[in-house]
Amino acid sequence: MKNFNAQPFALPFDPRTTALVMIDMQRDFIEPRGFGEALGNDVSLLRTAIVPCEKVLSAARAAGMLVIHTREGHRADLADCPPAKLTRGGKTFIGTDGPMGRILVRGEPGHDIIPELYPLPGEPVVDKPGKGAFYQTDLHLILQNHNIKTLIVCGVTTEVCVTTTVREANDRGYECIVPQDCVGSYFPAFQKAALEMIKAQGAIFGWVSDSASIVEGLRA
Ligand code: C5J
Repeated sequence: MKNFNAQPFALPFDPRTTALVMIDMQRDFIEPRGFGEALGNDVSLLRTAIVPCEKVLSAARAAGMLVIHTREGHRADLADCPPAKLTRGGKTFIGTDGPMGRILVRGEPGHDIIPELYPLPGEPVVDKPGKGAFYQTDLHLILQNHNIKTLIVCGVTTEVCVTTTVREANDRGYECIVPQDCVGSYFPAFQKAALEMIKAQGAIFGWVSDSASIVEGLRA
């Protein structure tokens, strides 16, 4: 076993049973003129996570670990999008035309993963209709088939899709570690609180670390 330096205490892990899950690093959230910006957010706040994510991604690939990418989005006919999500806040964004194609619709340019973190052939890409990566997807099955016990969870946004996924994973028995510089939020206060909540009460949902510690742990 190896160890990741983390809070509230070091996390032992075996690289053979550890996977990297990269949550929703999609153009619609991270680049201007996508869903994030349509909702009135400053997308530049999320871009700080890109370089740390690149470091963790290349360390995970070098360690031969399973790397999984997720994308939030919907079918072209929006049949899998709950009406309440479609018109949240009284406005309609999902499925409407934007500069990067129809917002959060599978196959559109904005729905794709940013070039900096693009999946390699063979890395599973899980399309999810919800915020949690386990909801209505085959993620759990893929992880079980690879005998995965520990998840490094990176991506956006911290308090929405990242922590929803961490909570779902924790309930399914996975140990999750979140490198704090590899996640991003449009709201700095939410980012801070979300990370605090993960590691509170003796790692109630998981562990919090940083990209340097993850890279060091993988290389050790
Ligand atoms: C949001 C996500 N924030 N990937 N999605 O709507 O966190």
